Amino acid sequence: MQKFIAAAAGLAGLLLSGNAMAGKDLDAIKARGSLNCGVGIGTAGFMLADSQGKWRGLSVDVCRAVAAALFGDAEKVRYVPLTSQQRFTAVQSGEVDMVMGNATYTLTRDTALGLDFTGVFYYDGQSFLVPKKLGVKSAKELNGATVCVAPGTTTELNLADYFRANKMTFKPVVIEKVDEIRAAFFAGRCDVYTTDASSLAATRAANVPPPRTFDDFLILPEIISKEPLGPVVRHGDNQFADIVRWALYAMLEAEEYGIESKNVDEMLKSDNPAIKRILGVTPGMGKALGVDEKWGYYIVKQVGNYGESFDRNIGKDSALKVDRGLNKLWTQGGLQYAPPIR
Ligand SMILES: N[C@@H](CCC(=O)N[C@@H](CS)C(=O)NCC(=O)O)C(=O)O
Repeated sequence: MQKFIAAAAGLAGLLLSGNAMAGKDLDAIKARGSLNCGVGIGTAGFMLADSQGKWRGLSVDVCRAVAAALFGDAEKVRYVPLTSQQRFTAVQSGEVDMVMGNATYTLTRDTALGLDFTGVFYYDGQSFLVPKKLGVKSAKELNGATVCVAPGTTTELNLADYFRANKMTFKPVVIEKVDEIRAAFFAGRCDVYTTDASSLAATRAANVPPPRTFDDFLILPEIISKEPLGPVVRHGDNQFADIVRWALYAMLEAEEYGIESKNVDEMLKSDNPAIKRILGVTPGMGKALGVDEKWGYYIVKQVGNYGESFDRNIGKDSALKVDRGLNKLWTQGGLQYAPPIR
């Protein structure tokens, strides 16, 4: 990991020296006419290609919101599936413009890797998935367990910290591709699968091979880390980073002000000055960002507000039924808080 960071930092240094001009990435994206968005290989509710090859999910919706802001068209995205090990190099090298790979915002990634996180689209934490027949009810009972884990992740680091802190040992089974980790876990090659709790919920809801079902597995109650998941861009183009940052904030502000894909046309007639600014009825925000004044309108119309995307993909209207929890808006007692669009 140390070596990986050092190598990546070197690469980032090279890139930054030639690539620090604000607006360079944005110009290239605009000229290309589509956004290259890195995503995971396939996790239900977050990033999954359907049988027609159409990508869907909460993470995918952030890529779509950025494309809606940039091009007035949420479909103008090319999705690049990446493993946890590949995702940051792909941004550094320019293979993708941004990554929605459920990447945890950390100091070293934000600095030494030459990346920038533009916010937190999902407040997550690490947990453990076990078969009920293992008979374990708490992570504290996992001494000596074999643990499936992905490389190049915060997961790997937290796992070591947690077992050491609790004076327990474990045997890691490190597998890069998420579908192969799941297969190994379900085949019994490890006792436990550890990653972000959201991803464990997706695995349990969507990937259990029959005849076993959802009810044969358990997510242990301990959340052993903070995993604030954010969009990642290359360090050096602040203007593009601003668009990614505010595309997510527009989804959040729209929810706060009750603007939805279904009522957005009605909302254009609203007298509320905040709504008028978000939707571009009062101009200025688009100009400031360097995009069309209707950027916020396009996001809500084509992608929906944050709550709509959450409910549809991972929340109450989905198979995952993930609780909003920390991801409720601040007005509802949660952590999701967008700075004002003004
Ligand atoms: N949040 C952690 C772990 C994120 C991660 O890469 N998880 C992978 C492997 S479990 C994943 O869920 N990828 C989704 C996918 O490939 O579909 C991090 O940033 O290191």
